[in-house]
Amino acid sequence: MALLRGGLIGCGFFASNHLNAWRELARHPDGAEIVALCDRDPARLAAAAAEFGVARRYADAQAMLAAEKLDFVDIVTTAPAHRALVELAARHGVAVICQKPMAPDIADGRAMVEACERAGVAMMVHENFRWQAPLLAVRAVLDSGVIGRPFWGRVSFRSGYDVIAGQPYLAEGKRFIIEDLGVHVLDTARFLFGEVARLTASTTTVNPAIAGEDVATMLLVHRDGVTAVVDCSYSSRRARELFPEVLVDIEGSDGSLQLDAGYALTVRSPAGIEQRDVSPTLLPWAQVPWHGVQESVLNIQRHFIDCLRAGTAPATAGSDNLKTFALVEAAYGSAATGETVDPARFA
Ligand code: NAD
Ligand code: 89V
Repeated sequence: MALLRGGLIGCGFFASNHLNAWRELARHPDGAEIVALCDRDPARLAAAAAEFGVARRYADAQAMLAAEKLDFVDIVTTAPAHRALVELAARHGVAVICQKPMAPDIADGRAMVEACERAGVAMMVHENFRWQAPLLAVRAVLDSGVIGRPFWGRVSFRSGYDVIAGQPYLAEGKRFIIEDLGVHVLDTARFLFGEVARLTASTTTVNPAIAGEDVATMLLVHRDGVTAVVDCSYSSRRARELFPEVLVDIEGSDGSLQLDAGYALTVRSPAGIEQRDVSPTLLPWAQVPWHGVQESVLNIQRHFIDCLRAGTAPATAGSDNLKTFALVEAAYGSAATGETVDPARFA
């Protein structure tokens, strides 16, 4: 079986994780390889090409798509460039992976999904948090039914990690934590508890050096009966720094589960209390504390290739991710007005 051929656009801060994962997937006969790289910054392009041994390099994505025979493009630029690049790939009939957040606003996101649907190309948003091993373990407990019917939950990310140091653009936007990190946590809530009927949010800015909000607390009433608190912060000075762990607490009709600090999963069910370490794998190219995120990059890229070969829709297809995007818009809407909102208004 031939490897699928991909072109990666955007060789910045996060792209080395994609490229390391692609390198691993190129070792599998039914995997994929990156045959061309694109970045408008010559130094970043040259550095990534040298590190990952990719000979074909482009300063312009249009030129790359015109010259290369690709099965997919992997877009790892920041959000303002996503729509134009996704539409370009769709015009060339090439499947697309687009990093989160999908776009600066949901109207662009809808246009991107429509362009791919019209062109008949697959589109996946690289929403990788639900592919983290500890969160997959939580989902598996819910699916097993041992805690019964969930009725309450909390999904929490609280950190004082200096994320701005690696991603300085995050300090500049009017929107910060809900758009950049909350999008992962809200998607995790959808992954665990399903769609949302009502959402209420409150936000604040603690760090004076950033333009947007860095603390958000959201109350989600899910259609299937779970009421969940979803909270995130980049201004939490806590005794134990947990970046980038997502903590989860769920109560069900027959038991409960907690994903606690240090990837400790505790499940209480009618059979008793079980405790497990659900730490992510430290892949050879990964670094603590990023390893859980890095493993999820490999997992989601493998999933995309499997779906492309099978002709099935990825779990976080563009159309699915619009539902997470609607939660982001709903959270900003609620925080601005103080009202409880139906995310369907933003979909
Ligand atoms: P970055 O600014 O460090 O890198 C982006 C690169 O894209 C730059 O080198 C820039 O020159 C290039 N670029 C921008 N527009 C281009 C265009 N039109 N054509 C060619 N090159 C172009 O950004 P980053 O921190 O690597 O983030 C990239 C994306 O990844 C963002 O959307 C971010 O939110 C996301 N991200 C996701 C995760 C995750 O866990 N899923 C983690 C970090 C970042
Ligand atoms: O950029 C991001 O997606 C961040 C993180 C650094 C935690 O992955 O949420």
